[in-house]
Amino acid sequence: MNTPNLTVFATGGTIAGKADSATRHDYRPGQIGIAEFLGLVEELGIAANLTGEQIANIGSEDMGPEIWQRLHLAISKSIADPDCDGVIVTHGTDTVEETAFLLDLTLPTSKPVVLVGAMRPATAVGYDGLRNFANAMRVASDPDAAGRGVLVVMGDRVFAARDIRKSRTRGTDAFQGFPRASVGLVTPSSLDWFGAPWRVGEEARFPFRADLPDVPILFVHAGMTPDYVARLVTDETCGVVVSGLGEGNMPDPVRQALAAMAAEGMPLVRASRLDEGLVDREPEDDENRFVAARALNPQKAR
Ligand code: DAS
Repeated sequence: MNTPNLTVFATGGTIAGKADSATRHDYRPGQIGIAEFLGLVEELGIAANLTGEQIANIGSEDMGPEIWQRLHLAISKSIADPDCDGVIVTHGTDTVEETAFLLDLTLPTSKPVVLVGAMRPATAVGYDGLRNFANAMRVASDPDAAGRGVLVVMGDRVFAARDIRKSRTRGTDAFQGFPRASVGLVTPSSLDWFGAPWRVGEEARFPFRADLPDVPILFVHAGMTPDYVARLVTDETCGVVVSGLGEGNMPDPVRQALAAMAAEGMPLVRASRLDEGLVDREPEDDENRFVAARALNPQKAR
């Protein structure tokens, strides 16, 4: 195999984070620039030509449409470049599932696109960023990674963007997949895929739009009244995702308030607040004009 040419887009997060101590919990994400990071990677001696670009250097709680647009444009250019074999995006772990899924919906699948993060900052004892990045290089260099949609590599596992969710606040094993678990296992020197790629040669399914509509998520809880709906929805609201109880349920007065909005043409999606919530379409959804999110969690359904 020829030495792969990989393009790295850095956005910040804990993988680029630093602290004043190797053992204390507090640190600042997005401190290491792409040049310094690629210098650390170079010391690993992995055969690959890496080109880097800094898209942002933030904690991913500040990720949003403006950076997504820059990132989408930059990745699209790389995919179109015949000399580029694969793309890696470094990203904070808090919203990596949202960025990955947005890219999955709006990029073609002709080349590997892999997002990667870390749970411990670069100065911490047991920094997982370099290990995860070396794994991401292994995935992005593999022609078989193309056609699987956008992928996320964390903790020696490869997840499809559609499935992955952050499920723990701490520890290097902080991600899970639903409804599929990881689609591959990876180390810096090995890669095993489970199952066939599912989007071979596909174009992007939706055009990327920078003016993303205003779609709030309503987190349902016991004792909720329709007032919560009224407080959440403004003139700008284009749709609502319900993070519902169990299989996307909500108190009846809340359902009635939302059904009245749906009757006026507002898209209303029923998802679940549970970690592994499959929300099936029910006969009442026809009556209420609700959409069932199926296996998408509320933040992806949004
Ligand atoms: N600092 C948080 C973020 O940027 C957490 C992380 O990266 O792991 O999402």
